[in-house]
Amino acid sequence: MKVLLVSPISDLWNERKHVPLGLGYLAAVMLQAGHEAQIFDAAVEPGPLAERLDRGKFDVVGVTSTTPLIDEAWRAAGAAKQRGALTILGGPHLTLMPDESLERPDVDLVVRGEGEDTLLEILALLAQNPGQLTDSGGCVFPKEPWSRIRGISFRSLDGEVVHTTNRPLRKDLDSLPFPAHLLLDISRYTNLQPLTDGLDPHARAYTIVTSRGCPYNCVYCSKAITGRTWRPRSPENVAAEWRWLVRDLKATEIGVTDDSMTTDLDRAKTICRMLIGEGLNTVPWITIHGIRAGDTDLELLQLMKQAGCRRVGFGVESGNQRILDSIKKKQTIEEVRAAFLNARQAGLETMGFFIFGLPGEDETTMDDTIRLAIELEPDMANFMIAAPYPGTEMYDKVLKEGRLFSHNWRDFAIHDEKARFEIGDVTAELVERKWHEAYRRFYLRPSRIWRKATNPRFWQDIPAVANNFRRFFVGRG
Ligand code: B12
Repeated sequence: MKVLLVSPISDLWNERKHVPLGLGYLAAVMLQAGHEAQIFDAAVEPGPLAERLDRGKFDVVGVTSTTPLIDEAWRAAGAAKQRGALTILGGPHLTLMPDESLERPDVDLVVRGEGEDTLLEILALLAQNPGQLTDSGGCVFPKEPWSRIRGISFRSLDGEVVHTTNRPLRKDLDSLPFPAHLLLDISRYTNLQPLTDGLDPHARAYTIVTSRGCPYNCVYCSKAITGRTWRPRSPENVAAEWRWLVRDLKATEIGVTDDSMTTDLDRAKTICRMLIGEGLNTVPWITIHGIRAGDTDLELLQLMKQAGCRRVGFGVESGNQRILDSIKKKQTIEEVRAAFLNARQAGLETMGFFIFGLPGEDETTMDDTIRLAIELEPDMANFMIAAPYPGTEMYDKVLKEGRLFSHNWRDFAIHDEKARFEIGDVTAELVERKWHEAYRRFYLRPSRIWRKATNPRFWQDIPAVANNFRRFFVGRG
């Protein structure tokens, strides 16, 4: 079958551009099974989706969506439907909320959870049993045999929404093909805000995921797809993909997008040793998200450095131990201090991720966070305002004990300066004020400006600094 996979975009999220790895994996298994697959990443495509749909005449269009982008995903499905394609939606938001999408005739099928095996089963069944179009334009499917596919939701012939049983997570990640990067034009991902802020803005920057999931249970983290599980790829399999990225695809920068790359310390060290042994350490890489301070030690960080890692990110979240405990981070401030010290000793740049406005916070706890950020002195600090995603403990708590300002999914994007809720002593005014204060106090310290200005890379960082302008100066406090 001829399938187009779409990653939508909105004005909410137009900063960093990353190759969509989930769609890359889905396309790879389809190609392997003999289907024709293409990817449309709206973040970097020169033309509109409608044009690609008109040109392509696709049998099936699959759209991915996170929570804030669901409106755009529905619009993409609408455009595909108008051109006669069967539409499938998947990704974190669909796994959490399949029903709202199936209320729309533009959406024919929803895939919950990991999609590789499910999508192949759908395509195989569609060839024999394509479903029926109703007057509203949506497709309905007979319960038999469609209920046999695990991890899908669909409208049955009698109009009822059927959720089939969940599909267990694939145990063996090594048997998956590598993401279908060849379907994407990597040059479109360069000259945008770089993958790895502060590194090379013109890099051929690829991403890799060496493990899926995370065994922890932080109350703010949306874990729709993997739940509280962690599945590693073998070091050999990771090194093979790395080799392909460096040697064949000519990557000049690599971002590791794992939730938790270092959960198994020995495995992480083995990966580094393999990268060093194979001479793959000439291409700089970073961890895009924050790894856990407690899941590192000096030896690992030194090996990462030798393996080409330029910068390591740590999910610090809060500078107050009571808040760290209440969000179930299972991390101590001492572990964080030690990790930053070790990283610096290993010669790695650091990035710290911090959250403002978590339940239980007050002005003092947010001051603690600002103080810790300044004390740790990461090369980059990313301050975020807590966003309560459906399916998380924090979302349930806010609904029960606090006040959520908007139930419109568009308003659930993070990374901008708006508080989403109030709970206890956490008022929106306070959180937004402390968030601006954090950016100002962290980035505009004379000692930091001086240290940065004397570093040759300072001038390269100017665009990132300009980007932060709004965060420094706009707003209260
Ligand atoms: C890397 C990453 C990013 C990158 C790149 C995203 C990209 N282009 O792929 C960047 C930094 C740009 C990013 C941005 C955002 N992200 Co992000 N990101 C991740 C992260 C860490 C890994 C994603 C990944 O590559 N996983 C590996 C692949 C293999 O899995 P996957 O993408 O989930 O895809 C599988 C399934 O979901 C399913 N599937 C997905 N789509 C489809 C479509 C079809 C048709 C089918 C059949 C199946 C299917 O099959 C895939 C293969 O098994 C996840 C955390 C996580 N572990 O999922 C957060 C995560 C997805 N991000 C999240 C959020 C909130 C965002 C932002 C909205 C943040 C913001 N600005 O507000 C933006 C929105 C970006 C967007 N385009 O939607 C949340 C989503 C929560 C939610 N309820 O929706 C997550 C889960 C983090 C979290 N725990 O809170 N993100």
